[in-house]
Amino acid sequence: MTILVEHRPGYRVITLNRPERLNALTVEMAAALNEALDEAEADNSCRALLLTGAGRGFCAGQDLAAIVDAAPADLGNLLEHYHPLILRLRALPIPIVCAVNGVAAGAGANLALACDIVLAARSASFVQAFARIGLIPDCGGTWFLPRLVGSARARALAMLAEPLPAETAAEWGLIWHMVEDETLIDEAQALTARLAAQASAALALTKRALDMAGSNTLDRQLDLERELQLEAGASPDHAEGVRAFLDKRPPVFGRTRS
Ligand code: LHQ
Repeated sequence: MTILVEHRPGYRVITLNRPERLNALTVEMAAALNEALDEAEADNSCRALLLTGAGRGFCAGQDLAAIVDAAPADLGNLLEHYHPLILRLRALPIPIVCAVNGVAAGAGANLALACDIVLAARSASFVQAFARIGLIPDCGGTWFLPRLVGSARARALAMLAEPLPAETAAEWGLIWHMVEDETLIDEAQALTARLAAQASAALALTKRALDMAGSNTLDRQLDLERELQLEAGASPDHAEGVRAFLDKRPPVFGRTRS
């Protein structure tokens, strides 16, 4: 099994599972990930996802053994398996936490950056490894990096392909938090469970609004916020949130995605 899917109350944990290859990506793994996302979306009781890696690495990017002597067209074909996955992670109406348990290299680094909230273990690192093998950052690297850390740092990360330690990644805003190795999985599960207990429609709409912000003018973004706020405002979770505030009690949101 190239990935493992574990069902928890309100959320699922997806674990990349080729530890002997630092969870390097294959076409089969991408297909399995896509299927896991389809199944999660189809299940209304799944309100959050956690993505992590088995063993000492998170994901070492494309399995290089599969592209030795590959023709340029083969590389393009491979990306037709990976790039839709990146778009799918962004478009999924479910918050996705990524727990980067070890090295995240090449497409593996960018797979992590496509998730909504990224935690990384102190021993983890992020490497835009592409330049080392004469390639350019793909799987959204050239899009995510400048937006997350600014142009100067993005260019150096992409061109030098040096590992960025988790601590610096957090300082630079590439990720949400660095945590100690021993506590990573517990903290990631607690964060995912917390998201799973929140107002699911609002989180899905927030995700959509933030994704549009990169290409919208302020004017258009304000229109979008108004449109999506009407949707959020019509949800029972909104009514419950306001009532709970006024009653000075914690809100109890719906247990299925609306
Ligand atoms: C691996 C891999 C790996 C196979 C470690 N493949 N075996 C997509 C498709 C189309 C076009 C092109 O682009 C892409 C996107 C990409 O992702 S391209 C970038 C691909 N990734 C890389 O270039 C990273 C390659 N790996 C590394 O540089 C190192 O392994 C890192 C820095 C990730 C970790 O270094 P170490 O901690 O020193 O581990 P290691 O190198 O000893 O690796 C452990 C084992 O895993 C080892 O096997 P072995 O049998 O010797 O124990 C490696 O061969 C294997 N492995 N990455 N991508």
